[in-house]
Amino acid sequence: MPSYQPKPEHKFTFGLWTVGNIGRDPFGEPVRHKLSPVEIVHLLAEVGAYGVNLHDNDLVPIDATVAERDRIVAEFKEALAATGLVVPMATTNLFSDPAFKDGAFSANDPRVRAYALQKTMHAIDLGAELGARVYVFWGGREGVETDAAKDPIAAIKRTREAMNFLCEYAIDQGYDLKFALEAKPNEPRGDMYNSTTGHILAFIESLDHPEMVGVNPEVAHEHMAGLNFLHGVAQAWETGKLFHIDLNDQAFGRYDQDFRFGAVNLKSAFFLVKFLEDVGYGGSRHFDAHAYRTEDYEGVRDFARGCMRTYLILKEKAAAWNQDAEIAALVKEINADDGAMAPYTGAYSRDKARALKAAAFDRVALGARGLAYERLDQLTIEVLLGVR
Ligand code: GCO
Ligand code: MN
Ligand code: MN
Repeated sequence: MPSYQPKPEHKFTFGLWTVGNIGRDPFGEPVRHKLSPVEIVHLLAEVGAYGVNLHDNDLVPIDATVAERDRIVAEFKEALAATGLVVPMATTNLFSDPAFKDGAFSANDPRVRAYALQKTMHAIDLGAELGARVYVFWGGREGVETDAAKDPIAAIKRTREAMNFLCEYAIDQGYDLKFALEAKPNEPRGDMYNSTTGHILAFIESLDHPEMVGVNPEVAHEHMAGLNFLHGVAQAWETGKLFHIDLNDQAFGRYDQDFRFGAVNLKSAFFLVKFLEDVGYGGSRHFDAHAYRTEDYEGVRDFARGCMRTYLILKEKAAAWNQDAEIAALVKEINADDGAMAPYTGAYSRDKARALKAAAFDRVALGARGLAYERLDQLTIEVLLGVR
């Protein structure tokens, strides 16, 4: 039996806020005591994670003095050195403090926008100091409850101005840092701007430094919007923009659930893992999820181990799918190309267009052909159910 043991090369990471989640929700108080960042690093090392990600304030309280900050960061670095954990990604908390109740970069108040920039520059410095190479932007409060409150075009322009400012800042400091923007359709705001990965991919192209900005898609966020997560990830990958990924799970149509990876939609998790492994995605596999509120810290360990174990099992299933002779034959048949259409298709030419307009097609035969997708999908299910 394979051990499904996580290894550094799998690049499994967790945020301080994920395993450190104390189980507060809108209806109930915390169910777990708060662990210190150092304790979280040790917990993650124990379960076999490769790295730990953080918001500035997961580590350094928002009102810490410079001396307190330096002491906290030094202790954290000691824990990293003792465990071998790395910090591949850092981000800014621009949503918890009441100052950000109307957003950060898109807020109507110019002082809030400027404070958000200041806070992010300090947080970028912290991330760079800890060795992060990816800096995530999740616009937690960038949105509205009513469109009377904000001009959506102003929101886009303000966000662009902020991203351009911060790209220049990172370049000016000589940081080796890429930015990854994370979409979410709603929660905590009624509606959030840049609501899907697709919106963000289009937005990035309007920035001054599109080459240093990519995306951090999250399973739950696209599922909340009823979308096919894999398709968004594929679009990001195909344009060279998949800089980071947030793995978790979520039932469609529900509030933000942040379940253990693979806990709800095993089949979509399978196709996602298969995609990441087939294309050779080399970034972090970041589990942005948390344990059920019913759990104590033993349950939190079960949760974290479960995320990684399910990923590794699905990776093995993906290899089995790729190696299955019957599946391979069907895939070959589905994609068969006898070359007969080559003279008409591909790059445009006037001659090709003329020839194609005159070509004869047996439309009825095209429509009559069965495609065997039922068989292929059932074979996939049987791989997943462990009977192949
Ligand atoms: C959420 C988001 C966050 C972000 C995090 C990093 O739904 O709360 O997914 O967990 O990923 O703030 O930017
Ligand atoms: Mn989320
Ligand atoms: Mn996330």
